[in-house]
Amino acid sequence: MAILPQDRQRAIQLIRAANTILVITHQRPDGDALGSALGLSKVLTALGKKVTTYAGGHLPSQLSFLPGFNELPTELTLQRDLLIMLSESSAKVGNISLKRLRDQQLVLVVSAKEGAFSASDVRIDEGTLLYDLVISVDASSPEQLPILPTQWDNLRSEIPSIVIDHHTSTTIEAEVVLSDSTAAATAEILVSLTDGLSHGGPSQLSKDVATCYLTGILDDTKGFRNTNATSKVMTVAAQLVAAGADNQLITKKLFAEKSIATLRLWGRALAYAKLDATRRFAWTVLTEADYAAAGVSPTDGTEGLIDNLLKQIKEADYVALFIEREGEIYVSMRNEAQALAAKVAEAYGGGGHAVAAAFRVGGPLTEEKEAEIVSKITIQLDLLQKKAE
Ligand SMILES: [Mn+2]
Repeated sequence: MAILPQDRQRAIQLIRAANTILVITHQRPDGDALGSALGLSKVLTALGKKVTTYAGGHLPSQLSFLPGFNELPTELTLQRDLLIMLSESSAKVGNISLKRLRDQQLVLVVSAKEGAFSASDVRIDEGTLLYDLVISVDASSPEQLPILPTQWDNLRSEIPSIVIDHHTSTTIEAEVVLSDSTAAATAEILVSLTDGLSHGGPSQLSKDVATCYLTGILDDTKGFRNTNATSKVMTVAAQLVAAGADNQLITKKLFAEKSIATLRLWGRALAYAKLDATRRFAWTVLTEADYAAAGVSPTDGTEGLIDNLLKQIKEADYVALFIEREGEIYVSMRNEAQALAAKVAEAYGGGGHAVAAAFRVGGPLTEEKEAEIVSKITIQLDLLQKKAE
């Protein structure tokens, strides 16, 4: 579904009216998530807004070349102050002190200078939020956000909210949802939104912003190799290169620069790769032990493994990578033609695109567990192939 002009206009109005904006993206952000969040944040800052950008605690060092990456906070404060208001109509405040009664019990002692205070002089309130607009980019479900789903709901009940995304099934609710599944990347949607925000002033598509957005497009199209590399997104990319985006730098950082530890980890994955030749399905696994042996942090090291290497397997049309991480198994799937990846992911509570999707199941990643996940995938594969006949 394409974005309605009135929704886009409404988003621009909300942004223009805001002063202090929180921009968030999904946890374990990829190039589109961080490129979109950082690029949009730069645009908003240039428009005079106070902006906080947050993507959770785990940031991939591979993306540290992005302008603004090093200023990203690793924690976010959403709490507000508690306000205790005391009327001085019946007495004047002399002294204020704190007493600890017992564990987790504090008493605020207010002594009166003239007269006496009564309980009716006290009013308690919650301070206002730090933000007056929240924007989520490139996240499709509340569970992917770097804040709790309840925190998202609380935020959007109090301040205007905007969701900008390009996944097929965006389930995050907001005052304005700009969701376009024909866009190759969230960054592609943001280029036209940035044009709209620049209207009546200078273009906000600076060199840094263009580099952020082109990173999103190149990462989500895998350097224009995926089926989502439409002429539309290539035209947008040309606009970004014209604005000064550094195509060579981004391509090198995204696709052609790996530490030797990461390559050793990939070597383990390749050595273990298995093939179901009849179904043209290949998969491999990486356990926590593999990460430890290669000396790679479990939150890092697999960016590009499935797209740059596993998808090259000539004998397979469908590939999957199972990663054991913090007691869970993350299953990433890719395919070129039929929408297997999205189908399988949906069947197991995950999400994504027709050709690239993911879901997770409980660990640990034993051989039995691996066989169980493979059979889950082949069931969906057989269903799809039967439908195609
Ligand atoms: Mn994306």
